[in-house]
Amino acid sequence: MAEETIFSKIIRKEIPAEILYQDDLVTAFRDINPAAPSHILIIPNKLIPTAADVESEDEVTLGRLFIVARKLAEQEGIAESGYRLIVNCKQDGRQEVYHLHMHLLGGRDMGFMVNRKP
Ligand code: DGP
Repeated sequence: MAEETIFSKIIRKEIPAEILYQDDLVTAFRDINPAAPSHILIIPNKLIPTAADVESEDEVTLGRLFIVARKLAEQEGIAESGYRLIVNCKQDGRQEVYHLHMHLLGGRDMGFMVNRKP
């Protein structure tokens, strides 16, 4: 069994977060340390630690992340100008919280996709 992170507590509303959306499969809330005017995390309610742990049974949940990202981008007013969706995976991907999450970032030009060097 994977170990719970702070995100499980956010899903269960045991600690505060600005939750923008929640349904039976996913929860979305504002990142505590925003890197852009709109910076939202969209996560499965089920604890999937990393992108390397996804299974076929998670297909609907993972699809829901994209649907919710699209709706929240519209809500944030960044659908037209565009945005970036990021999923960091493990050490080299600089994943900090081991509960799979999709970053939705926008509201400014997000720059080049990755640095050439760390
Ligand atoms: P990553 O590096 O992809 O694992 O990003 C983790 C993000 O989670 C990071 O941008 C900061 C955010 N974060 C960490 N702890 C909390 C928290 O307690 N509340 C909220 N809202 N965001 C958090």
